[in-house]
Formats: sequence, structure tokens, C-alpha cells
Amino acid sequence: MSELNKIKIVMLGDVRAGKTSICEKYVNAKFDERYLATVGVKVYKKEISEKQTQLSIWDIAHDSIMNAIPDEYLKGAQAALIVADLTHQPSIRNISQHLNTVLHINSDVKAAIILNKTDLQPASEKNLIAVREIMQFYSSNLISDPFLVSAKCDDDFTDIFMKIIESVITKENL
Ligand SMILES: Nc1nc2c(ncn2[C@@H]2O[C@H](COP(=O)(O)OP(=O)(O)OP(=O)(O)O)[C@@H](O)[C@H]2O)c(=O)[nH]1
Ligand SMILES: [Mg+2]
Repeated sequence: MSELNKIKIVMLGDVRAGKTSICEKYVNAKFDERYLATVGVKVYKKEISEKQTQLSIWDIAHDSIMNAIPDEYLKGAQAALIVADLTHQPSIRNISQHLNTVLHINSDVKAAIILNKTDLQPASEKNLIAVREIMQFYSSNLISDPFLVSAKCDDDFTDIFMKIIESVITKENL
């Protein structure tokens, strides 16, 4: 049997943005209305047999002092998903800080932005403009346009994770 590719993805974003909810929906097909703050980090594993890949998804608790995230959580990450909450404008402004946090450890990380909670609030023009500016600045790391999702109502996050896996595999095969 051939060996599995191992891909580490880190989830970063403001407090309550929905990082854990997205992981739970993707890995365990569950959604919980209650808020249970992540403490430190929780690592989710998922095997993607058609890509011969084992994913480790590191769901990292938001820390108000960004630099307080231990480097070990970020080291070795080939990809990052930055989650922002459409109902909370500062979480969109802070996308850059979260990208910087991971780029500081791995300058060629593959990244994507997830704008979450579309069931509560659609993306406003103001938010989309802010995100477009971030996209331009980080264009060499970002692998796609932002994903607009609802961890509560959407059932399938395969697309997002497949895109990120493919970008990592393509880069490593160059
Ligand atoms: N309506 C709605 N609620 C959501 C959605 N995603 C997450 N939530 C709720 O928002 C709250 C925070 O979600 P979490 O997934 O715990 O947020 P987090 O980013 O992991 O937060 P930390 O662990 O503190 O960093 C919870 O009460 C979730 O049920 C969504 O798409 N729609
Ligand atoms: Mg969490």
C-alpha cells in the first residue's frame, strides 16, 4: 500500500468566528448552537482516500494576543484557513493579522479565507471591499476567492478542503 500524504491545515480566526463549528461539520457532520470556547488546540484527523491524504486540521483557539499562539501549533502547516464572522466586522479586519501569524512561521503557506454565518448575515459590499483589499495584498498565498459559508446550514465543506489539498499537492509535486 502506498504511503499517505500528510497535510497539516491550521484554522485561525477571531473568537467565535466558527472555526470549531466548521471542523465539526466537516469531520463529524455535527453542529452545536452552544458556544464552547476551544482551549489551546484540538486536532481533527480525516482521511481523504481519493487523494491518498491524511489531513490533520489544527483548530486553534483564538488568542487576543496573536503572538501568544505557540509556534508548535503553526509549525509544519502547509495550509491555513482563516475564518471570519460576517456578523462581526472586526473579525474581517483581523483576517490580515491571522494571515501574518501563520506567514511568520511559513511564508509560503497556502491559505484561503472563509466568511462564515451567511445564515445570519449576507456579505455586505463594505465587507467584500475589505476582503478584496486583503486578497490583493496576500495574493501569492491565497489559493481562491473567499468561501461564503454557514457552518450551521451548509452540509458540505468538501469543496474547500479539496481545493486546499490540491494546492498543497500541486506545489509539492513541482
Ligand atoms: N447561526 C450560526 N451560528 C454559528 C455559525 N457558525 C458558528 N456558529 C455559532 O457561533 C458560536 C461560535 O462558534 P465556534 O465554532 O465555537 O467558534 P470558534 O471560532 O471555534 O471560537 P473559539 O474556539 O473561541 O476561537 C457557536 O455558538 C456556534 O454555534 C453559523 O454559520 N451560523
Ligand atoms: Mg473553537
